[in-house]
Order: sequence, then structure tokens, then C-alpha cells
Amino acid sequence: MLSKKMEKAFNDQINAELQSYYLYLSMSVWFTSQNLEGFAGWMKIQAQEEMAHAMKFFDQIHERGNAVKLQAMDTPKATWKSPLEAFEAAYKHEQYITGRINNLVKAATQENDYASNSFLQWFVDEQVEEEASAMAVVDKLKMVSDHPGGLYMLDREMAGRGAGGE
Ligand code: OFO
Repeated sequence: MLSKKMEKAFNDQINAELQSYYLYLSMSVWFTSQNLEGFAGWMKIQAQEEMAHAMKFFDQIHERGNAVKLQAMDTPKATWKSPLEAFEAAYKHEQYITGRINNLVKAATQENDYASNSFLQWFVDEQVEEEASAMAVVDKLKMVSDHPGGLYMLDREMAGRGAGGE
């Protein structure tokens, strides 16, 4: 069973992952409004990944014999000045999530909770990928800068993201 402290921390993380889901879904809506369907699709897949992250914590809490407590969600930001600003925000958000995961590992270590520590290692690795994939798009957007032709090509490339995510 999880300690009360870890139970609360895992429930808070369900909420954080769902907020990530909501943020990227909101970005997907915004990209659609900008006629950038490739970016919109990429963000939709990213949102689905975030839902899967939330469900990993959800299932883990139940597996440990604890109680899931769902919390209120914040309304996500809905507009960005440019695709670059949106992806810079996504990258910053992933850094924030990495910080949260690291704090969870710290808490599990302090509690001698080896099972949680092992469970969290998947997220430690995942965050390396999450930051890298957001940063890769930031770099590409900086390359195309304000050239509509480049942005059009990049949008087509973004449409290639498979259902498995990257
Ligand atoms: Fe984007 O990794 Fe979960 O939140």
C-alpha cells in the first residue's frame, strides 16, 4: 500500500498529467484555427499520450490498494502568438513535469517505497523523450522562422507523427 503522502502525491500527479492533456488539446484546437493541421494532429496525439500518463498513475494507485481522488481542472490557455511560442510553452511545460517527476522519485526514496521508485523510472525516461521532442520542434520552428513556405513544409512533416508517438 502507498503511504498517505505518496497517495496524495500520485493523485496530484494524475491531475498534472490531465492538465498536460488539456493544454495540448487546447494547442491542437489553436493550430486548427491557424490552418496548421499537421501541428494540430501532432498535438492531439501528444494529448492522448498525456491521458495515458494519467491512467498509469490511476492504475498504479488502485494496484497498490489506495484510493483515486480526482480533482478540478484549470481552463487551459487557448491562444498563442505563433507556433514557436506554443512549442516553447510546451517545452517549458515538459520541464515543469520533469521537475514534478523528480520530486516524486525523491519522495519515494525518502519513504523507502521501492515499488513506487521502480514505477517512476518509466516516467524519468519518458521525460527525457518528452523534452527532446518538444525541443526538436522548437529548433525546427526557429529555422523556418517567418517563412510561410517553410512552415507549410514543417506542417506536412508534423502530420507524419504516428499513433505510437515519438
Ligand atoms: Fe508530457 O509528459 Fe506527461 O505530463
